[in-house]
Amino acid sequence: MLIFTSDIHRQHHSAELDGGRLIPSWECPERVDVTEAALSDAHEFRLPNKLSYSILERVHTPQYLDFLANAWTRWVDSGKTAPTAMGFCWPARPLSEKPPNSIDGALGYYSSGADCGITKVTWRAATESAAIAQSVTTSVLGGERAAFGLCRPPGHHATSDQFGGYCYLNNAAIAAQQLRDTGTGRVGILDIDYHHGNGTQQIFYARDDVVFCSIHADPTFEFPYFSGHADERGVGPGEGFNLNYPLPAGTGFGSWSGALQDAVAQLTGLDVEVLVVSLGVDTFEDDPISSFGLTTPDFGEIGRRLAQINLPTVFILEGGYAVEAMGGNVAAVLNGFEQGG
Ligand code: Q9C
Ligand code: ZN
Repeated sequence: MLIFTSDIHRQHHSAELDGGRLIPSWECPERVDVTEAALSDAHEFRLPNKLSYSILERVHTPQYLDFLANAWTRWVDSGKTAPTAMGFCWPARPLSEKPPNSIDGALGYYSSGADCGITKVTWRAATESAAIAQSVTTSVLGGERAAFGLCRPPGHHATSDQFGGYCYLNNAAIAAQQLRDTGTGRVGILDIDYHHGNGTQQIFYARDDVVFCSIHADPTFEFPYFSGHADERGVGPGEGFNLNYPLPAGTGFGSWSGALQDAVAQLTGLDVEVLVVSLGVDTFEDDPISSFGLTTPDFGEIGRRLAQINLPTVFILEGGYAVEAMGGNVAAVLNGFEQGG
């Protein structure tokens, strides 16, 4: 399979508030190293093409993009010396919808929490990650049966105007929008990261041309806490085109794969022409921040089942924090996919 990757991400390593302490983010550069190593034998690597910026504006607001591009400079100019720009005050139940002028206020306005921040190189890394998503999509549009983007930072928690959950630009949404803009009919996004893809859901919530389908830990106990319930089914013309499968802590492959089977049947019934897979491997049994019980052979089976859907497929990397094992888990999905169909 074609794998798109780049070294630009390497300097991006944010901080996160974890159990009351600011720690180096679990979302670390080594994740890409181990995944490249695990894929190197059986796959072909490419660098992304230059990002065409206009696609970002189809998914994110101009104000948000302007904020992300300039946040680091504003942080430094405001006299701060910490290596990660983070907010500390959020419009959780907004009294005002007005974006504040100060960098501290803007960081709160344009983010969803203290689980990641903006470093000197975040904008550069996030736009390169989006360029990878764009190149993967272009190659599938050009006739590849499937291709995989080693996108880092990940994307599925980024909404149209908020970063969070280690995500800044929504790579899967960018891929889906690019497909729509170049003549593909209905696009299906299947999000199998352990966490609900709240950003992707928000971006397509009122639309019927992109189906969003997510299998994830129930938000009653897990991040992102405020979306991902089964009764969130879309709104207006989008009603019925947003499908959530929240699952309990400790879910193993038996019930997880039952949800996958149902999700695939629903997607197929909605006449999807191309599939975008938000591929997180944080459902792995040894993932340090997650609670599901999937094994490496289970990821092979997932790959085979995805191939059986029999659609052109754009794979976008999301989460996975058991660093040593994640390469093998991603490889298992892609190898299973190639065996399966
Ligand atoms: N501070 C993705 O998998 N919560 N993001 C961490 C410990 C944030 C996960 C809890 C999890 C974000 C792409
Ligand atoms: Zn995740």
